[in-house]
Amino acid sequence: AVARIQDIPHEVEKAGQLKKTKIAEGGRKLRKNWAMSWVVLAGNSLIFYKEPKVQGPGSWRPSGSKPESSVDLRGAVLDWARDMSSRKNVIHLRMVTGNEFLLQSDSDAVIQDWYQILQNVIEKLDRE
Ligand code: I3P
Repeated sequence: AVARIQDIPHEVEKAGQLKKTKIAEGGRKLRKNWAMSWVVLAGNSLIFYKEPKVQGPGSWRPSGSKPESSVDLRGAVLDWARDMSSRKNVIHLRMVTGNEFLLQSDSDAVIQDWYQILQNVIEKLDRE
């Protein structure tokens, strides 16, 4: 059998800096608190760090610090947060747990890349 990328622990598909805020916890609305986050997509998980990790071409190595949090993308709903922020380029992610996040970049290219890869991962998980 061929190992799928989501079966390999810590296989990093994408990593980078995004502005992040949690806007709901278990369906309960939270006050926004935008902060820069180092975001790592690995398998089914989106992992948030406060500090950037060491990144090389196509690779990523943990520098020892623990993640701030992580979410399971299985069953997540992705869309553009058109009316949820005054900022441009904002992704809205709703997890099955009822936790919701906004992710933002000033770069159109950066946010389009993230949107596409998150959409691909979520669709792939939906088909399993
Ligand atoms: C919020 C803060 C956020 C803003 C939010 C404000 O005020 O300015 O940056 O979200 O707008 O309520 P405070 O610091 O007093 O909590 P955006 O930057 O995403 O627009 P909102 O209430 O319309 O969500």
